[in-house]
Amino acid sequence: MSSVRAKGIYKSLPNLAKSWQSSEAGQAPFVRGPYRTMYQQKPWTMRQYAGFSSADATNEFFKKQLENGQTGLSVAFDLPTHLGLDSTDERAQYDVGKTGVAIDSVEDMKRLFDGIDLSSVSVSMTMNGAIMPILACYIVAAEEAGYASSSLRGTIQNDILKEFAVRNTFIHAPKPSLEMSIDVVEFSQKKLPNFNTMSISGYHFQEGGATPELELALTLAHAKVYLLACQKRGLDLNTIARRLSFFFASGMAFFKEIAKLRAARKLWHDLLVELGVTDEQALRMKMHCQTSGVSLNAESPYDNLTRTTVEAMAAVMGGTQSLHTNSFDEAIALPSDFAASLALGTQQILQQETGLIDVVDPWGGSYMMETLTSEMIDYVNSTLISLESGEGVLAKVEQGDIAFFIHQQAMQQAQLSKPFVTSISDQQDKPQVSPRVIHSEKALESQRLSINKLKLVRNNRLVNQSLEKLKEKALSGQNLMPYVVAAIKHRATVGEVTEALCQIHPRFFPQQKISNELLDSEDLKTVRSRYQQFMNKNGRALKVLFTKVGLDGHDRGAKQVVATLKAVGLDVTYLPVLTPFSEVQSMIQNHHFDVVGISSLAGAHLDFSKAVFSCIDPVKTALIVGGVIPDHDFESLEKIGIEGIFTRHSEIGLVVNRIIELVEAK
Ligand code: SCA
Ligand code: 5AD
Repeated sequence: MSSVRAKGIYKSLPNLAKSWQSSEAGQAPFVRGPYRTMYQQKPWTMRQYAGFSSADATNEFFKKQLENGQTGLSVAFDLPTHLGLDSTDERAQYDVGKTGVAIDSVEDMKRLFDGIDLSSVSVSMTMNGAIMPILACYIVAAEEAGYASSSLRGTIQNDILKEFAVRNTFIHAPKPSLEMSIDVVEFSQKKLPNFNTMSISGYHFQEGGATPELELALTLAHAKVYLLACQKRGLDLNTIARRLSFFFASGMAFFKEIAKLRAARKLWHDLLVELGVTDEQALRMKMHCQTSGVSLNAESPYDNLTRTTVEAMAAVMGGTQSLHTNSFDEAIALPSDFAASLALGTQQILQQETGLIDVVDPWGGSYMMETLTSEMIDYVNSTLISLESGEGVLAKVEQGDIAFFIHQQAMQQAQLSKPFVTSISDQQDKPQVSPRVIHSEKALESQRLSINKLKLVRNNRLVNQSLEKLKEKALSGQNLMPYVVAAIKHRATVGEVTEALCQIHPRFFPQQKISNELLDSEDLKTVRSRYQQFMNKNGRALKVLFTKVGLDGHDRGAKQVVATLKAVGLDVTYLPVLTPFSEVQSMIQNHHFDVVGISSLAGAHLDFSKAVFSCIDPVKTALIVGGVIPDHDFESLEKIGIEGIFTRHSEIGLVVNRIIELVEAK
């Protein structure tokens, strides 16, 4: 990885003899851009990712953003929807509407797009787990609103492989999940000819801890698995690849990010040529980019506007087709209306005031950029060889090796990352930020009512028949999409369809691999010696239960804390992402723990703190919480009885210290 220089003095001329370095935009291998005219003909799509509690609230937000000049839509679903759980499901109770919109049935999908012209605006849906019922809801909702499916334009993420490494919104095991994703590709190619059937994603790898170059290598490794799976089905890649698109992060490594997008287009072109593809349209990589969430800071949030602008410029200079700019308050909560308007404004300023759209591949020919691009290509090619070695990429996905690799990267990043600039750190000068507050109880109540109503008015016999048929087909290995569409049309819920599929392909709980390396830092050495003293004095190890609660799949921080506690020597039990709450409860009731730690990045910290606190004996056990915790919740958490609150920016050494302090005090 170090081969791609972040710092470099480019004194000597790079070898510009490589043929691709003299190719033009719109010409194979498309390093300089997928189209000859690029933004001069069509500027990138301003596509802000959003979803807030209910379909109605999100619909209102979408309309407002479109009025304000946004040019594409992008739906963020809530966690229960991602995992195919109806809002009425007990497992979903604290997560409904928290990080996105709750969609339980076609009726919700209809309300989500009510009054929006689906033949003129393209719609992206970030869905991977409950891919089939959600896409079916979209198709049926659009058809019932009068749109021919051939007129629908958009993208469905449908990139399940990366979910096993980062994000964790998978449902079934990797192999059946992969087959379902290919079902979607095959079905959509005929039914939704203007839909991009996959948005193969690197974004989440970088958010999870990967460098930009590793993000690219992993994305292409997954892309190849999908291509080979399509080929195995007998699908023609010349047609299929036209509608495969990509999704990358744009972080703070400005030059590298531009080089990454340029390199990505060449690597995709070469991969397809290697697989025998000749169609020009298929060979040009198209991509969406999102500025980086982890690069944002909660202490001095207005500085994030600058970060996002720089990151957005990298994506644009790299030639993205579509862009989401993060809001400045996202390290605190979901974007407020005010912050969301500024985020869209950032794109509008870049598009309308700077002249950026007038120049195609502005960095082309720069020694620095061509060298970085070339080094990026070499790095990815050699990394692909090692990813594909042994049993191959899919086996690595199944065995959790890619997840482990990302976790190790995150541990290293934690040591390498530079401190944030906080230009306004003085409490007095700090401007007020009013983060969005989600009224999820209201969302939960209204979802309950509408599911109950749906179940009363639908023909239950037809629903059951269609679900039985789906199960039968799931056993036979046929493309399942037509049967899912039929069930959804009869008003089966997203949860019911998923449940039917789970009877054939059960829910998957991966093995967790946690690093046991102790990172070498002065802070940790001090903490370790403090812990040694504790052990010498008490003659026993400190017992900690650490758990992700609810459906939140973001476990970068949780794993980092667990790895560090273990390396320091504490006796740690980790209950990972997707552990049912009843298991957390029985673990607490049947074992003694000095400290229980919970991690939530999905807005459910208050609900889960109450729920876990009611299971512990506060005289013997301390409860601590970490994650994305807005300032205004600190008081409520303390009232519940939480004895340590840690945000994303807390030093791990501090967490360990606090744990020892708490135990000594008890
Ligand atoms: C564009 N066109 C041109 C042209 N520019 N033709 C000739 N010359 C030019 N210069 C044509 C294109 O070929 C295309 O036509 C049409 O114009 C539309 O433009 P486009 O460039 O394809 O743009 P768009 O429709 O916006 O599609 C972009 C893209 C798509 C292809 C990348 O997949 C997309 O919108 N993806 C968004 C994904 C997304 O939002 N994901 C959010 C993830 P044809 O269509 O006829 O070819 S959020 C997430 O996952 C993170 C958080 C989380 O939850 O963890
Ligand atoms: N609305 C808007 N943005 C969201 N993000 C996640 N969920 C939502 C949502 N419901 C964005 C944040 C986060 C990134 C992964 O996606 O920017 O950092």
